[in-house]
Amino acid sequence: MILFHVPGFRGNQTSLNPVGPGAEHIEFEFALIFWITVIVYCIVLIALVVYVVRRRHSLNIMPEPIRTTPESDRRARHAVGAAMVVTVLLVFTMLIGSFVSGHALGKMNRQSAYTIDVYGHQWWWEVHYPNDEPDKTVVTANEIHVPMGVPLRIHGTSRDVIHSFWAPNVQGKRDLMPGYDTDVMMQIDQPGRWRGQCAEYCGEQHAHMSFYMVAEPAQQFQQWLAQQAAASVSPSSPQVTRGQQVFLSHACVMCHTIRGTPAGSRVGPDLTHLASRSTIAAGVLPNTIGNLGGWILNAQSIKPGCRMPPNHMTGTELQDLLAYLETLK
Ligand code: HEC
Ligand SMILES: [Cu+2]
Repeated sequence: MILFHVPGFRGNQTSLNPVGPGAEHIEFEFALIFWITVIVYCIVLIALVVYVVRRRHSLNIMPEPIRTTPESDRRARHAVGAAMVVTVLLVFTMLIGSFVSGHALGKMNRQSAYTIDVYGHQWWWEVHYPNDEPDKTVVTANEIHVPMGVPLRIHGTSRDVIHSFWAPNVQGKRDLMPGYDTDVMMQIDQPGRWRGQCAEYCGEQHAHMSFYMVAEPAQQFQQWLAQQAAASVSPSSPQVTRGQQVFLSHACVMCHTIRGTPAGSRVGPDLTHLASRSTIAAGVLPNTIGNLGGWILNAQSIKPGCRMPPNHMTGTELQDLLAYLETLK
């Protein structure tokens, strides 16, 4: 729909700038209802103004009793009848529009679709790219790279409370419920970083539970996937080796995975390729060394209530740990 494609509606988190068939149908449906109601509203207002202007002389005096004739009765009946017919027709137009959109969305090809698993957590998104060879399964968080122009099947559920997966430029909302699996089809036809957000109140940090859908040309996506499937790089300098030791000897291992090391817990995000992400903590902070340091020492001061406790370590330990994490491309 071009009706809303005006500057100002070009954002990366708005359903008025659809970048795939899902959001396009939703925008069409929205535009249909919007313009029908705007036109009806204007007609009603104009009728009201015309009536008031015509009868303005009678406003100074006591209203006359309404006198009807069989002729005026008949005209009134016809007018009301016609308005009713038009109303029903308009409501049906909207209903049919909604059926057409729903049908088109349901028709997206599930068989040829690329499947990605999304798990909602308080307050971040765990993302899996399943592979027939289990050791090639990719696990990441909050930044969902996808191939452009390909039907995607997002298979979702929740690890705790109800969340809702919503990237407005791409597709409508889908609730993720604990103990219940759901599927939603989508496709992205424009390259870019399309921002999404949890759309179902899920606790203290609900507002800080965003994600990005990063749409890339197929080849670039495959490169990304291959790089993500690899185990973490082994330390190549004494400082980085010490940093890995800091990680493995602190509580981090109880909650995080770094593939290729003994750390294999799934309470928090997989950190195997942490340095390849551009944000941390579900979009709260850019992934810079300073932000990482602050986050590790006291995540609670950045995202109060989040499931990562403060960590105590010396300055040198932190420097070494950060040097290590920065190598996890
Ligand atoms: C009790 C579990 C727990 C421990 C211990 C823990 N973390 Fe976390 N960590 C989490 C959770 C949960 C998150 C996600 C928080 C959020 O975004 O709401 C997280 C997020 C992170 C992130 C951001 C990842 C991303 O992609 O957003 C980094 C980096 C991180 N932790 C590093 C560490 C390091 C280093 C240690 C040890 C010094 C550590 N964590 C200890 C649970 C833990
Ligand atoms: Cu939420």
